[in-house]
Amino acid sequence: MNGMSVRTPSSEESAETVHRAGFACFVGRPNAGKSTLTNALVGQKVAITANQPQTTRHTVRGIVHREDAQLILVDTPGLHKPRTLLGERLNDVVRTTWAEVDVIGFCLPANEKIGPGDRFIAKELAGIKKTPKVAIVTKTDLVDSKTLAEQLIAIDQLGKELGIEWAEIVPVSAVGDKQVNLLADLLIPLLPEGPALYPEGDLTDEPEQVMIAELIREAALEGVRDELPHSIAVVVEEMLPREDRPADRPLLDIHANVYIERPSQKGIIIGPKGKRLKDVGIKSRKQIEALLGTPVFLDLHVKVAKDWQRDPKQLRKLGF
Ligand SMILES: Nc1nc2c(ncn2[C@@H]2O[C@H](COP(=O)(O)OP(=O)(O)OP(=O)(O)O)[C@@H](O)[C@H]2O)c(=O)[nH]1
Ligand SMILES: [Mg+2]
Repeated sequence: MNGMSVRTPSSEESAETVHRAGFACFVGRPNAGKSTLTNALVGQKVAITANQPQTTRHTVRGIVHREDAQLILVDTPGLHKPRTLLGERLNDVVRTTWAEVDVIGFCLPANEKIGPGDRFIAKELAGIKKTPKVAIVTKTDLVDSKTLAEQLIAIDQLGKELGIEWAEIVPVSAVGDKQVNLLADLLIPLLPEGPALYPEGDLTDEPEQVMIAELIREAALEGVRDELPHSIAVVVEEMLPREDRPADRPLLDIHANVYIERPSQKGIIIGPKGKRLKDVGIKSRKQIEALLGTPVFLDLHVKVAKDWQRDPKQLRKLGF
């Protein structure tokens, strides 16, 4: 047992070990990789992701537990030029969030040159003086080292130009699991001292019903194009344990509505002979069963909520 020892800290030492807890939000253009990074840091899917802009439509909290810290990540919708009332609402959510958190993580994809959309966000961030800002270069697995170096320089320049002092500039790959833990190590010292804010083991505070609706929407987003991704909204209407089931073979009935904006979109979502909707059901049911740890019967209905992205009443009904 040579070399193995258990060290008990003296009382002086333990007084020095501070515990930190606080909030860091991820902001950036749509599709920058915020939600994927949130999931990678948490180690579990708490936010849905898709290769389409404006996937995230509400703030999602993901919790990273460490011995000496609790880092609460707040994933936000991508900030963009709004074209609908929904878009305006989403941008409002982002601005409220970054005003409240302890650290702001500004996500910029490594594989795209800094553009007007990034600049627009950076300018707004420059106005928030009191909050430390970390620039995060996402998707580094998609570029070579030269391109990455150029991006790091461009971000440094952007900071100088706009008067933002980056607390850190960190390149990460959530998909390639590169520097993800390092990012947490760098964010934690920027949090205030304080006790844990969530119970040990909690990875998110998303309500189950919302997570389920999101998993269905994620499956429905796959492969749809143009305006359709924006038109899809999902609401879980009912969740009920099936009656008359033996105790060792429970079944949960979940009824959910998939909303679209126009009758003409119905056919695409449902697919020929209902195949597409069926596939969405199969795919999301598997994930829902994994989440809940129980077999599920998923009943999906497609409904039209006319122009819901622009209609305040419909938006309210859909939870925005
Ligand atoms: N190769 C690679 N792809 C990534 C990485 N991170 C995210 N992506 C991809 O980029 C796309 C967008 O990722 P999201 O995490 O949904 O982006 P987001 O910033 O949350 O997007 P919005 O919610 O729409 O604002 C998805 O197809 C992801 O798989 C990464 O580290 N490497
Ligand atoms: Mg997202």
